Amino acid sequence: MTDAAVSGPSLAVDLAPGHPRGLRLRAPVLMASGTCGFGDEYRDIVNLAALGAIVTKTVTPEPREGNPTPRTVETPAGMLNSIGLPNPGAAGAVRQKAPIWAELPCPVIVSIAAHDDGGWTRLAACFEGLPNVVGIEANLSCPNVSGRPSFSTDPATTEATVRAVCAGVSLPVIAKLSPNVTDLRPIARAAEAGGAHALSLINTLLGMVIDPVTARPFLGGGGGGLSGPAIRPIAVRCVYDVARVVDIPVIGIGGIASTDDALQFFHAGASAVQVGTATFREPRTAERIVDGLRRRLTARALPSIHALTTHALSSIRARAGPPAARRPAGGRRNGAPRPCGTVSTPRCT
Ligand code: RRO
Repeated sequence: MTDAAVSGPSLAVDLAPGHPRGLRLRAPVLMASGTCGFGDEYRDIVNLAALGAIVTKTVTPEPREGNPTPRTVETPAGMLNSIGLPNPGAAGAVRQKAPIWAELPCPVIVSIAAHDDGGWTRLAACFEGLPNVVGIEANLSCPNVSGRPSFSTDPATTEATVRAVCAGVSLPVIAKLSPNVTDLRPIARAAEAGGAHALSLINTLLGMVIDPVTARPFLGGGGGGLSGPAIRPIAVRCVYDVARVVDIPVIGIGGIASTDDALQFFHAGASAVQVGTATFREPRTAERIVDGLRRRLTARALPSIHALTTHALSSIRARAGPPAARRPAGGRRNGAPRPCGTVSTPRCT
């Protein structure tokens, strides 16, 4: 169903205005990576046609079993996970999952993570040209892989990694960043400089639950990543800080379970949101938020979500002062074309 087929305000967004083809979605609500599998588990219980897109579980170059169990534990107002990226690997994903993606009623954004620059380039190239795959989310921020620090905790690594992803694919590239840093702004600007067309903020926060009986970490992987309502104020703050200093769209993630939660992110400068942990409690949360947004826009006589987000973004940027004060010299101007890679021969089969 196209947006025009639905009466009322337009929810359409373009999450890659700097990309030659853009990343035009019918709604600004997506299902977050790791919470909807590869789309197959949810297509019969969620009206995916109402959503902007789904973001797949992160795919790595080779198959992974994931971390030892238990992999999740409830925490106050949230949950801690140490899933450890179980996935069929690039070739397995293309073979087993791409036929499913082609049939889904909403577009698919493939989340990827590799080990080094060459690996990121080759992995991204695997997902070029697949039917209904409209973008890549480079997961620079998985908290649960032992011995490998996140790729988004220093600006130089962030920029190089995003550049490597962009070199492998002509699709729009979204960089998903870690909140586990002192100041996210230089990292976000580095991702933008590397060619990211949009940013996803935030991945989970590092945490740990100790079992008082065994006196050992509860999760099989030791520590984990904290998500859910507990992290929402942190995520809103990250979006607010970053949206003022980059020119690319920011996608807000973190504890979104209601339309009001989503609106917080839009007023903080997000152009879209992803729903994650709330899906485990109520699989149709994202769909309900789409309906809720449409009702709110109608009640406020706003013609589109774009009208709301554009106004919010200019307000928060005005509070940050003139462009020269909010970003370093040499930053791109809004809407300037972003570099995209020449697609190399896929090496995943
Ligand atoms: O699989 C995981 O353990 C995991 C990933 Br890839 C991620 O990006 N964030 C998270 O909290 N867990």
